[in-house]
Amino acid sequence: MVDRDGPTPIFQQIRSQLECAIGSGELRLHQRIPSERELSVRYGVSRMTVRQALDALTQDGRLYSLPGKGTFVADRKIIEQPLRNLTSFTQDMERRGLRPSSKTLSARVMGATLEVARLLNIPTLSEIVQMTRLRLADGEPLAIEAVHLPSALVPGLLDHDLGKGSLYVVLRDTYGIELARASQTIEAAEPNKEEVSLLALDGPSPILRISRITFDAHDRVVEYARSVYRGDRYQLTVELS
Ligand code: 16G
Repeated sequence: MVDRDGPTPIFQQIRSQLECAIGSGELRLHQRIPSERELSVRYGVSRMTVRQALDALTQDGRLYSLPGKGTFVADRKIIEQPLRNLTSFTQDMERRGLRPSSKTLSARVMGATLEVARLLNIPTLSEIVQMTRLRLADGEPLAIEAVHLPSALVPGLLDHDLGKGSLYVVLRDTYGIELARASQTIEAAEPNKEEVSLLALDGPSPILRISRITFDAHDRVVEYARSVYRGDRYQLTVELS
């Protein structure tokens, strides 16, 4: 069952075998998988090795656990987003093995409105870059994101093809901006007509409106983002202690 002498770490072998069992339907959606103890006996490995495989599959969004109940096969339709680290859409999708893409809906340089200027901590009417993108995972629309950034920090930003790549990668690689933290608010809402159509929703299903203010390592506000996520695909989890 596992090859102890091969180059592939044992936990990776268990991870692939469980992935195959999920892919083939041998393990069904929301089915409880065998416990760590059972799996360690089955594969003849330590529980720690099994846990490593299960943790990796949970990170990938293939499994989820319910405290005191066990570990289950996740519905890949539901994107579970732990609110722990400051990550980008591209990173979040790639980590799950989904192919991120974007469609730019608007991109322009403009004067900051009173509200945006206040949030970005810059004078009213100073120049900002505003860009709205539809974000897709494996070709399916998942979110609409509108970002606002002070032009002074990102001169020439719109010369980059952000319809293809990652904004956060451009901020880091071109502008040397190290994002350090973000403050985020999340609210449930009803989509408007345009959002229903862009997100390809079947009728009026709820959405999540997320606002994020992102700071760099010098505590400058780099981004004010307003996003709309499909409520039927997105689940946000928070760890409390
Ligand atoms: C995330 C951020 C958004 C950021 C984007 C960059 C939320 C709610 N929003 O989607 O603020 O602009 O990532 O993504 O998480 P990118 O680097 O893939 O372009």
